[in-house]
Amino acid sequence: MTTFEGTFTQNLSTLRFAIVIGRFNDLVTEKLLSGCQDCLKRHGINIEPDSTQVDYIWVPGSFEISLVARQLALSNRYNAIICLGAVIRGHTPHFDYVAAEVAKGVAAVGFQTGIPVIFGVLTTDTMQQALERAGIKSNLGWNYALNALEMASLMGQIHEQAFSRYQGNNPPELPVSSHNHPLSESFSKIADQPE
Ligand code: INI
Repeated sequence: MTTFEGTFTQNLSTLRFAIVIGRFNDLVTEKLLSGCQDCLKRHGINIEPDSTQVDYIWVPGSFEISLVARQLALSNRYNAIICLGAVIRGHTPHFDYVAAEVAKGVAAVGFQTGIPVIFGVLTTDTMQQALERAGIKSNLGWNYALNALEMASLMGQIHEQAFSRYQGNNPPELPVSSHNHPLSESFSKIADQPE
């Protein structure tokens, strides 16, 4: 039996993350982003503007998050993508449409590409509830970053196992996210060798 579990102690210097942030309700999303950055920084990830480890992508609102997350996932540059947004209930059904689409869309990106996509979109009844989750009481942005680190590590381990089982005859079907795994280079070198 094998148990796989993401860790927070591996060498993180090769990991790359994209953070997609909705501008709508940016009073909230900027705070989620700070929480996220704080967590990544404290785990040794370089979050500075000149960093090659983290890219930041701003979109108009939560509705646009999945489209951009999909494009980023397909670029094979990232070990995980963190999606941050705040959908706050108003007096019309608009909330339901935006909240449902972003939830479905973000899940679909993960399924379709094999890249971990973290759902960091708050869906609350009031601005107060959103702010409580974005720093006043706790900051869920911190948790979303932790989830991203854990998933990047977990997927790395799963890909590593697939790699170690490869005997040179039948390359396993690896998801897109394995392409930017540190082992992928040696994997393709072996795959290219004549049998
Ligand atoms: N976008 C959000 O991120 N949160 C909201 O609460 C919200 N509401 O309530 O309207 C919202 N709307 C904008 C939407 O995400 C799109 O940007 C817009 O419809 C253009 O496609």
